[in-house]
Amino acid sequence: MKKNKDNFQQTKDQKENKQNCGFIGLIGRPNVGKSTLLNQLVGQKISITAHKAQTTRNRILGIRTELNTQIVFVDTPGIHRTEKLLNRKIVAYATETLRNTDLNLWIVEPLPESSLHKKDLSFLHIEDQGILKLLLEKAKRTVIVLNKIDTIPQGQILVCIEKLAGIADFAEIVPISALKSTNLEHLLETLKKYLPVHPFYFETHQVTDASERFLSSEFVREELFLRLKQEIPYSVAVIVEQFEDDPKCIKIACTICVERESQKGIIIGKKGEMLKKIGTAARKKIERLLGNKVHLALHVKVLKQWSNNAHHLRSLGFN
Ligand SMILES: Nc1nc2c(ncn2[C@@H]2O[C@H](COP(=O)(O)OP(=O)(O)OP(=O)(O)O)[C@@H](O)[C@H]2O)c(=O)[nH]1
Ligand SMILES: [Mg+2]
Repeated sequence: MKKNKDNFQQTKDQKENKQNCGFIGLIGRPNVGKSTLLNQLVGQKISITAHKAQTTRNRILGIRTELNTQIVFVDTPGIHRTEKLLNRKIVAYATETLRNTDLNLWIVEPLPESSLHKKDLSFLHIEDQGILKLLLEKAKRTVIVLNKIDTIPQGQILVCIEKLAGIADFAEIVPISALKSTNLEHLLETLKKYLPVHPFYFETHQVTDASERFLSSEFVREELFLRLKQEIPYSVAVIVEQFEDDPKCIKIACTICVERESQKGIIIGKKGEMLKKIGTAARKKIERLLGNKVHLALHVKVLKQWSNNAHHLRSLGFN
């Protein structure tokens, strides 16, 4: 009954042009906390996170609906300089996003103390200098979000804000901690001011446009990212081969693609122990996501140099 009432109110607001809805891009260098922030803003884990750079490889939508406001957040891969084909493709997802959104959040980390005295833009990380240029040239409007303020003293937060305010005429600067959920309500209130009047793009209950299939493959990749060292996380891709939606137990089978035979051995581990650990941890996360019992089968195969091969990248969905 309540749902019908809500739907009736939604339709009425829509007819009276009272709905605000827009796309907001989460833009920044790798590892600054974009995906952590997305998950906090939609109240659910839909984008994987890790302490390693270049975790996110796709554009991932997170939708937050409150009364007559719907914000569609777009998580993006970290923008960085790179020669590798996979990385060039994922950086392009981010740069395309920032051109097409109603507003962008430029997520930055606290400036290191050693750079605070620098007068020109060199106090910014070199990759942030590139992002600044892109935002000034291509983006409609930008709000700077200073993340990870839990890692620095109060006084340093103010100095960082002062430095960032001097860069350009951006709409606002909002200090937050995505991890500790600090100041997120204030951030949301700030963002609502910049949303256009527009009917909702998505159903009110929807939190993402990503399929359960895609999210399952991402949760497997997250475990690979968290547990493997050096270059291996960057050499894996996960494909879902089977997804059988049986209410008693959902059967999922994934192939983990690696670039070299030696990597396959490391992922499988002694007597298959590593792969077993990865599978158990990923299965638990997928069960939480789907609210159902899951059977997860993992298989590892070598797809030589896939991350630098246009044909393999296309077959893995990187267009
Ligand atoms: N201390 C602290 N750590 C944070 C905060 N937000 C994110 N992190 C940590 O920073 C690391 C990177 O977070 P992600 O959300 O994966 O970063 P990202 O910007 O999405 O990274 P890419 O996808 O690689 O571009 C993780 O270890 C997070 O736990 C924060 O507010 N404070
Ligand atoms: Mg990310």
